[in-house]
Formats: sequence, C-alpha cells, structure tokens
Amino acid sequence: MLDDQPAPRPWWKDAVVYQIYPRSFLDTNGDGVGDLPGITARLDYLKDLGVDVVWLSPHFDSPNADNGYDIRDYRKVMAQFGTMADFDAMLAGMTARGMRLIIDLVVNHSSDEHAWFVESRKSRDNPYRDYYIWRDGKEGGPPNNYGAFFGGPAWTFDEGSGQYYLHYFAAKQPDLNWENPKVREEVHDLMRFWLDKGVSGFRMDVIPFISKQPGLPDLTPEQRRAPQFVYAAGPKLHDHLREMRREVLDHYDTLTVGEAFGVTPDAARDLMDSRRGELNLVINFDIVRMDIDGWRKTTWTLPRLKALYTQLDQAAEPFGWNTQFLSNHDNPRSVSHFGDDDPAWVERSAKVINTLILTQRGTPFLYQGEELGMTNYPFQTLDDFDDLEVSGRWRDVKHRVSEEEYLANARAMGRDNSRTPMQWTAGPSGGFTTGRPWLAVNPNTAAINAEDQAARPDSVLAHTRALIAWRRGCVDLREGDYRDIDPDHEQVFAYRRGGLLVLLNFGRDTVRYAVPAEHPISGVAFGAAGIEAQTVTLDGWTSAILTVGAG
Ligand code: ISL
Ligand code: CA
Repeated sequence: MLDDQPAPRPWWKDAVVYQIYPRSFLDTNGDGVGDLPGITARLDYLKDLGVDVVWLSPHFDSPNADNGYDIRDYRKVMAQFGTMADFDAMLAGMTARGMRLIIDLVVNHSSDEHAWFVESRKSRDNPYRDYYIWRDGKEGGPPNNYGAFFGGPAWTFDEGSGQYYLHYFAAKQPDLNWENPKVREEVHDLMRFWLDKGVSGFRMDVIPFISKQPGLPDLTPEQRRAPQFVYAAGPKLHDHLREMRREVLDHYDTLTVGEAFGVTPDAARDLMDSRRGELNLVINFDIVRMDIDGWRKTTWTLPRLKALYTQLDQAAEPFGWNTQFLSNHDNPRSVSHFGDDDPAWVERSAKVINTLILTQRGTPFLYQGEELGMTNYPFQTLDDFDDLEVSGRWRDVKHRVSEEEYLANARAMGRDNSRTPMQWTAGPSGGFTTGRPWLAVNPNTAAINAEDQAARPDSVLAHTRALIAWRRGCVDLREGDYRDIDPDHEQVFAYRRGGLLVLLNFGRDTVRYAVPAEHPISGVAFGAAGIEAQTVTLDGWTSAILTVGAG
C-alpha cells in the first residue's frame, strides 16, 4: 500500500543546485582543460553565490568520445581532471562549506574501452558477453532499424565475434544489458563506492533508457522521428529503479535526479512520486526542447512556454517535485534561448531568466555561467564545434540539407554553446586557463565575466546572489502554490506563488501591466517597480516580485 502520510520535508526541496561541467570550469595546470583543483579553487565563489548542492558532470576516466559521458573506469578520476586525492580535497572543501555534491551516474552505457566491453567483444561465450546487448544481423544488416542520437544506426557490427552491439549514442558508448543481474550488481557496487566517499546522490544519465523493449522490434516511421519516447518506455524501468533504491539508496541520505529524456510529464509522475520509492526529481525536456525538432530549431512563444510551466507544475502534484532549469551542458545558453543576448539587453534579460528559474516551484538548477548571463558562442563554421552530436547529425543529413542551413541550426541549439569555458575575467582566455583552451572562449568575456560582475551591485551575479539569499528565507517561494494569472499575455509572465505575485517582462518594450483586482497589491517584495494602484510599470526586460492580499 502506498503510504499517503507526507514524509518530513527533505533537504533537496529547498536546495539551489549548481551544475559544473568540469572540462570548462577552471584550468589550474595550464593544459587548457578544466580540472578538479579548479573547482576547489572556486568553492568560495560558489558559496558566496548561495549554492547548496553541486551537480558534477562526469569526472571519471574516459577517452572523451562524448566528453566523459563514455566511462572507461567508474572508480577512477579522469587523468586530465586530476587524481582521487583531488576529488577528496574538492569534496572536503564542499563539506566544510556546508555544500553537498551529487555526481553523474552514466550507466545506460559505458565506454567501448571499459574492461567489461573489451572482454565482452572477445567471444560469444566470454563471461562478460551478456554485460552488453549483442544480436545477429538481419538480412545482411543491423538487427532492427534503431537510429543512434549521434548519427547512423544504433548498431555496430563487430567483426571478431560476428554480431552487432547496441548503442543508442555513439559506437564508443555500448549500451549495458540491465536484464543481466550481474550488471545491476556492478552498478550498485559502484554507487556504494562513491556514496561511501561522501557524495550525496546522483544525477542519472538517460536512466529511463536502461530497460529495452522486449524483442527490440523495428520502430515505426513516426517513432523514428523521436525514438527516445520508445527507448524510455521499457517494461522493467520501475523495477530497476526500485531495486536500486532497496539495494543502495535507502541506506544513505541521497538526492537522485533522473534525466528523463523521452519521458512525458505524465510518465514522469511515477518516476518522482515520493510514495513509489524510485527517484526524487527528474530533469524534463519539455521546456528546453519546446523549439527543437531533431536537429532543427523551430520557434517558441511565451504563452506556449507558460502552458508548459503549468503542465509540469500540475504533473508534479501532489507527491512529486519539479526541477527548475533552463539550460545545461546539452542545451544552448538560457539567455540566448529564452532571453535577449543583444549586448544592450543581455544583462537585463539574464536577470529576468534567473528570476524565473529561482521563483518557480521546485528545486532550481543553475548551470555554470548562467549566474553571469553567459551567452551562446558565435560559431563560424562546423569545424568550430567539438560536439560529436553536431558532426554525427551532419553526416546523417548532409546529402539533403545545405551546410549553411545546418550551421544556422547548430549555432542556435548546439550543445557546445554551453560548453565554452567559464568567463572569470576580461583577460586572456577569460581567466579560464593560461594555456590553449580545449574549446574557444567566447570573445564577449571582455564584457561578461565574474570579476567585473562581483564588483557591480547591478550585475546579473549580484541579482542572482541576492535572489538566492532572499529565496532561502521566503516560504512563499520555497513552498507556495503556483498559479499563472495571465496565460495568454504575449509579453508578460505573471504568476502567484502563495502571497507573492511575480511579474516578468519578456520583451524590450515597457509594459504598463494592469494587475487584476483579485490580486490587491500591498507592496514590492523584491526588486523595484513603478506602481500606481493596480498598474505596474515594467521597463523592458525587467521583473518585479510583489506582495498581494488574499487571492
Ligand atoms: O537531446 C539529446 C539527443 O540528441 C542530447 O542533447 C543528449 O544526448 C540527451 O539529452 C541525453 O543526454 C545525456 O546522455 C548523452 C550525453 O551526450 C549527454 O551529455 C547527457 O546529458 C549520452 O550519455
Ligand atoms: Ca587542467
């Protein structure tokens, strides 16, 4: 029976999470690649911002086919990032500052250089053969018509053993076989290894994919357009998650965040229902991919965005809890995607975007650089990109799409936009490295950098820091009900959070917004706004948080 008694409020509901992509955070040894000592060197910066939890993108040994999301040894720190002693020092530094660390659990697949796969591909009767998913070909080709997200088929033929192996992503990322109890035990063991070192949980990479469709039938043409919804609907997902909780997670005080790629808001409900004992939170894709169709960028409108916020908020009620984010290492910079990254407007709109993230109901996830309003990068050619997703998809479509059309879409939505190095100063390489950065630093680091903003009370950094601090003491923002009071307005996003009314102007034009009488304004809780009775004047790309009476 599901116990309907509300559990005591867990710590992660009130936490602000900050995602670090270690490769691009801070390089301390001049090799042009971020490293763990670089994170340790910036812990006071994170503490000062008000970060409670750090989500660290993969730090494990990897050949970096997919920048660490292809793990070769789950118990070893990537040499470029440092040593296990560096990891321990970083974690100790976080703990000393009252901060927690969650790490990235990438166990839908490993690297093809992992010892398990090296063994598995040796022969069909190797003890590790069934750690992965091997099938005979069909009619001289792959076992089915699955496509890989990084281009080409999701199957690669292995000459040595004469079979195909499955990889939803790159051929260097073979999918693990979760039907095999030995695989599940290996994962439980490696989870305990890191939990026993003191990490506080996991962000679980494409975790809904771990249960494969029985018999692996072909996809229909409709399914092929968005295969993630088939891959995420396997029959054993909930069993595997519950087993993980029973075997490991229930024995520790953890936060688990499932990357719910391919999961509808309704299906996500089960994953995060606190009574079911599966995950605590999910990272949903509905908002950040609202204007993505495969590799193409389409368009979005504010009413459509607002409808998604309401849908996701309702899908989390009453036993779930939302994550609130607008960018990460797989998505473009939020101010470029949802704000206005024209130099004249970028700071103001970044403050509005960060206000949205920090005043919605749920646990906020800020992505490194978002606190500064860092923008997309001005990519000039496809060669400027590092991401295998960009090159892999180009191979798929180059026979029918012009390079300039493909480049325009990659510039707008490519993952490398959020992977350019953190902009610490206006100096060479933005203070990220004294060497040659692994990926070019955005030339606008001269105008957008932490050093400059730390000294300015009107900066995005100052605004974000102040809002995080205020939010910490504000029950309405942490727990208050959410209600959009004007879903159809094309430019203003207006919503209640308990006794507060949040107003966001998503445009350059000044708006004189008439607040309905049912929300009698009693004052300004955060920020500034011109108020005459129930009319609030919102300058271009500004926000206001007001106190209102019974509403
Ligand atoms: O949306 C996507 C598919 O085209 C990608 O942005 C991404 O692959 C997807 O969101 C899943 O992301 C996770 O798994 C990938 C890795 O490349 C991403 O960085 C990770 O966040 C494979 O591990
Ligand atoms: Ca380095």
